[in-house]
Amino acid sequence: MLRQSRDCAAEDEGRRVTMRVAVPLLLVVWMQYGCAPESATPPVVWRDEGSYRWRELPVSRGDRAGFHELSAEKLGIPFVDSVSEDSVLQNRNLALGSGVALGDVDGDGLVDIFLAKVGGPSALYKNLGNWKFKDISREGGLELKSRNTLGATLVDIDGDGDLDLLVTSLGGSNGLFLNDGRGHFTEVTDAAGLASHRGSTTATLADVDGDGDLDLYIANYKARDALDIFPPQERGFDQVVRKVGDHFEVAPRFREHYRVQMRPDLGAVVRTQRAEPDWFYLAGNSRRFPLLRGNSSTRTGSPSPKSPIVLD
Ligand SMILES: [Ca+2]
Ligand SMILES: [Ca+2]
Ligand SMILES: [Ca+2]
Repeated sequence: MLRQSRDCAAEDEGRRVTMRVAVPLLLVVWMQYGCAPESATPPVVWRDEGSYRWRELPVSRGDRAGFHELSAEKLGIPFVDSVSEDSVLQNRNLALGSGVALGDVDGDGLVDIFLAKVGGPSALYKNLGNWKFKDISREGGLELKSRNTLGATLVDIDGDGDLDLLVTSLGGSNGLFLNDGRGHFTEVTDAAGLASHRGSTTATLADVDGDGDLDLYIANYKARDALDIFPPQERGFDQVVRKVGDHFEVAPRFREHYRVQMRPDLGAVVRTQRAEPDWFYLAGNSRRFPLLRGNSSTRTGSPSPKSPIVLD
């Protein structure tokens, strides 16, 4: 449901590369009741408000923060997001790290877990209760073996009451998967017009313009860093930046990757790497997600994927 956001500002040389990335699984106290209601004390009391429900969140009154780490082995979640050193030497952005999404994908009232992975299969874990989980990636249709998956968002995109999955990927493609309500997902990426080749890190949805439709924002970093594209002998400062009259500009070959700034406060000309532009999809006058219009058996009309608004 949520994953940590990333700083998508591009950085210049010298950025540290992490060779191995592990996704720390920190389960929070509120899941204790959502995950294992049979062990909850006192009993959970939900207050029904019609279109939504809520309950009080029990907060520890002790002097400790209230969090404690659970063993991945006992949970039944052996998942590790690791990246080989050889892969990172070819593309350092593979070491950015991947995300997690939490949500009840099969409607049994227990929060399930989707873990994204770079260079290997992602994983969907069904919550069995009592802090036990089962890998249902294959039957759920969410192994995603061919993707370098970075971000994951569980959200009811088509408004049918179950959580669908939107993933972002380094170098493509982002993916959209519709849930049948029982935790089985079907990919509709191409039909939704979301196929991509950018370095997408994360996505979020909200009704930005208040018309009842979910709008979509996808944050892009870079599919490949300029430091991995150009060898050092080809990207010296004087090769990237040239003086034209009384100002400086980036040589055409590098303009997709670099920009130059005059910094009088530093008394210097500074070059920095560009990130790829983000994408913002604004929905139309429909309660359906516009990228999917016409692609479901419950809808009519021809597919009409919208082009994203590019934010540079
Ligand atoms: Ca569940
Ligand atoms: Ca749905
Ligand atoms: Ca909207």
